[in-house]
Amino acid sequence: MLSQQELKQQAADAALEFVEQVAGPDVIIGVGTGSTADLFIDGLARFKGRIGGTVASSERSAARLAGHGLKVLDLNDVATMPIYVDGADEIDANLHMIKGGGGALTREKIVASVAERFICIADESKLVQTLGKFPLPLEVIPMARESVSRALTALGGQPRLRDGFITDNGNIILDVSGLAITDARGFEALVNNLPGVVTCGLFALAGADVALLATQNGIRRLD
Ligand code: ABF
Repeated sequence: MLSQQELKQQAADAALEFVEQVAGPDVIIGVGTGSTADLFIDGLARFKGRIGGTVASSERSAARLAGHGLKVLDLNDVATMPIYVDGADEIDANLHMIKGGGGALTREKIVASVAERFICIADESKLVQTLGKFPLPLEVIPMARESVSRALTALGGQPRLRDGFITDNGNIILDVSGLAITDARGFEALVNNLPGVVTCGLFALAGADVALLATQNGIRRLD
């Protein structure tokens, strides 16, 4: 029986095979945040000198990449990336995701938007039928904390301020529980439109292109 850590490693290794396919001196790889992404970063170290560099979705991942001697570029200096590799808190069969458990959702969404393909790496426990059991993170401008909370309550959720947490962008996170999100794209658009919401942790309008889900019997790939 593989441990959860071994499963995450398997998913990270599977994503490294995609890097192998696209590697080249001018190729920039988009890199996410989280414990699965950390394993991907450690494996990416062996591509030092074989890729042009990386763009990271958090200060934390940037530091880990730099620690391996990998070049970390500013997204403003990068026009395209063949792949962006990141984990998720939940993913469904449509490759819609909830992300942001680590608080890096805004930068994750921005970096992913510049990549041609989003490759989601996770162990199979992240695969759900309906998104929403994992509280939906929202990055919110601090002065909109209460107005956004009221709006989410009216939508049937229970928002809760993530205590003592400030994002890399200087904002707060509201974690919204009690949602069963049946129309992920519609709900994402609705929440994105609330004044004060910087980013909604739903990645459905632009979901993953490929999911590499580690199981006890190997990688299950969803496209
Ligand atoms: C990030 O890391 C997230 O958006 C998500 O919150 C999380 C998944 O972390 P882990 O791989 O540690 O489960 O990608």
